[in-house]
Amino acid sequence: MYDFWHKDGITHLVMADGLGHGNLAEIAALAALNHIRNNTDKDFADLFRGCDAAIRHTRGVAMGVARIDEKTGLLRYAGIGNTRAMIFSQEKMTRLTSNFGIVGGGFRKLFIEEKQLLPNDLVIMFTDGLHERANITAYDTQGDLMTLAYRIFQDYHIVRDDAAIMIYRMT
Ligand SMILES: [Mn+2]
Repeated sequence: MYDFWHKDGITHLVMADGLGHGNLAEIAALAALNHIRNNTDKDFADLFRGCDAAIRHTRGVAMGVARIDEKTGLLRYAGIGNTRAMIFSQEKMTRLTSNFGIVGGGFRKLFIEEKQLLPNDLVIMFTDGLHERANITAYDTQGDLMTLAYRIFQDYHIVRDDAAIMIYRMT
């Protein structure tokens, strides 16, 4: 499950995958997205610790959050568990780091990454319902993003899992 918000020159991209499948997984993911939406003013440590505490009553989620300053192109990213995120810049893919743990079930280390985005760079986030080895360099990355997301989804989704993918293009 994903969501995104543009507010005061800052874009947030959030990918949250509830543990397991079905209704209880959905409840966990919704709770996580809801917490992030209401706390976008917090720094990443508080954002993740706060979310971990707020959704303790759920199964928990794997989650990645990207915060992009639309003016400067500065991106901050942190992830816990096996959601994936990468930047596609000038024909090169850079994977962003996710730490071990479960948001809502505890985690130790939160590594916050900073990257400088350039115009036309892509930020691609997806759940473990897509193969980690997804190779973005093989696609037309300059065209329509819905088409790109759909192609990646078709080529790499794991048949027995649900999956979500979100792509953001820096302007
Ligand atoms: Mn999953």
